[in-house]
Amino acid sequence: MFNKVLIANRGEIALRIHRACRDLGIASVAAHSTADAEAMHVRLADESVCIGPASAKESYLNIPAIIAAAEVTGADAVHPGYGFLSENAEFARILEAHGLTLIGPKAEHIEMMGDKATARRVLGELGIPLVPGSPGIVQTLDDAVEAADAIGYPVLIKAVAGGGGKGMKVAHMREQLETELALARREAMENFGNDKVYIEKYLSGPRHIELQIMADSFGNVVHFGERDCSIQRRHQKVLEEAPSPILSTDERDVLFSRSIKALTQLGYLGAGTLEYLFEDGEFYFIEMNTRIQVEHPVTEMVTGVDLVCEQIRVAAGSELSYSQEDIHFRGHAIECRINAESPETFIPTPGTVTEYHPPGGGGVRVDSALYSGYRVPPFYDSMVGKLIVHGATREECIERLSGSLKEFVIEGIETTIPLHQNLLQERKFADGSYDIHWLERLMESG
Ligand code: MV4
Repeated sequence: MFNKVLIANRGEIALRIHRACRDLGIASVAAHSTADAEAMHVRLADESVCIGPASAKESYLNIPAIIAAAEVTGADAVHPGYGFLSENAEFARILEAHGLTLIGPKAEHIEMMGDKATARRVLGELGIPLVPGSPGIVQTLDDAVEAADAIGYPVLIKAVAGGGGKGMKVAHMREQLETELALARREAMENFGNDKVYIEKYLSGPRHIELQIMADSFGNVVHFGERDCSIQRRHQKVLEEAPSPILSTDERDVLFSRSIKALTQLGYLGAGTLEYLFEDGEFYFIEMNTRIQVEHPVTEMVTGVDLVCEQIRVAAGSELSYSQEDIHFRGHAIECRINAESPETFIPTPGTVTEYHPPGGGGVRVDSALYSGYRVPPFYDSMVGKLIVHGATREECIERLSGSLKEFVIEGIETTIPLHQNLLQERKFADGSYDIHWLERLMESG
C-alpha cells in the first residue's frame, strides 16, 4: 500500500480523497492554489504545498508544479479526483516516468476513451450496443451525407474530443448537413483544438444511464450498478439517483454482463463509468469516463462500498475487496448538487459563507468542504456541496431528501437548494418519468 498520496484537486472531492486516505492509514498531501490556502482539505491534510496562483492553468493544471510537489513531499501516488488532470493521458505518462503512481486507469485507456470515435469503435467491437452511426470519423461532406443517408435523419454530429455538449450539432435533413458540419467542426476546434467529428442517429428523448465499474490488476472487473443522471441543465447534472426508477431486472442484467465482459477483454484498470442513452427499452453506449465521478456517492449509498478506497487499493496493486457476488444493492439513493449560484439565473455567487449548518440523521450524507466563515473563491466550478440521501424505497428517499433540504442552512451566498426543493414537488419527478430534456423545458416554461 502507498505511504503518502498527493491530492491534485480541490473542494469536496479533495476532502473526500483525504478521508479515504485517512481510513486506509495513508498520509495525504494537499497540493493547492494560493486561492485555496484556507480550504478545509488543506487544513485537514497531513501536509500541504502551494503549487501556484488562483488560475487553474497555473496550479491544478500545472503538471511540473504537481510533480515537484509530489517529489519534495515524498508522495508515492497522485489522486487527480475529477475534472482538472483526471483524464489527461500525458499527465498519466509523466507521473509514470517520475516513478509516481496515478490513482486511475492506464494511460492507454485514458487516451483511447478521450477519443470518442475510437471509444465507440473499440467498445462496439467488444460487443457493447452503439447508437447507429458513421463507421469512424467523417472527413468530407460526401462521407457525412453517405453516413446520414444510411442511418436516417435526424443525425447528431459530435466532436471526437467532445464532452459537455460542445461541438455537437443536430441535422434534421440533408440540406442542413453542410452548415451543421461546419459549425460542429468550428466549435470543436475552438474548444478542443481538434476538429474531427463523427455522426450518430439523434435520439430525441432518451434517459442518461451510466454504469459504475471497477477493475483490479488481476483481471477482475465488477460493476456497482447504474445511476440515472437524466436530470440536467445545459449539460450540467443537477440530481442523480440509483437505481434508475425505470429499469427492469432483465434490462439491467444484459447490459451489466456485456459491460463487464468488454472491460475484462480490454484489460481495464481502476474506476470507470460507461455512459449509455436509454430509449424505447434499448441501451446505446455513448462515452466512457475514466475517472471517479461527482455522483459516485449514490452508488456508495446503495452498495455500502467505499469506491475511492477501492480505487486507491487497486492502484496500489491490491486485489478488489469484492467479487460480484459480494456486491448487494439496498434501497434507493439520490444526490442533489448544491451550487453557489442564483437558483433562477444560475449566475455564480461566490462570497463568504456566514452561517453553515448541514443536515444529518440516518441515511443522510453531505460531501462538502464548506464551513462558517469560508470564502467561496470566484475562480473555479460553482459546486460547493452534495447532499446524498438514502431510503428503503424511492418514496422514502424523496421524503427524507425533502426534509434534509429544509434543514440545510447556507447563509451569505445564494445556492441552488431552493431549485432542488421545487424539483421534488414536480409530478414528473415523483413518478420518475422524466428524460434528459425535461428539466430544461420545465425551467423555460416556468
Ligand atoms: C446524444 C444525444 C442524442 N442522441 N447522442 C450530450 C453530451 C454528450 N456527452 C452526449 N450527449 C448526447 N448525445 C445521440 N446519438 C443526446 C445527448 C444529450 C445529453 C446526453 C446526456 C445527458 C444530457 C444530454 C443533454 C443534451 C443532449
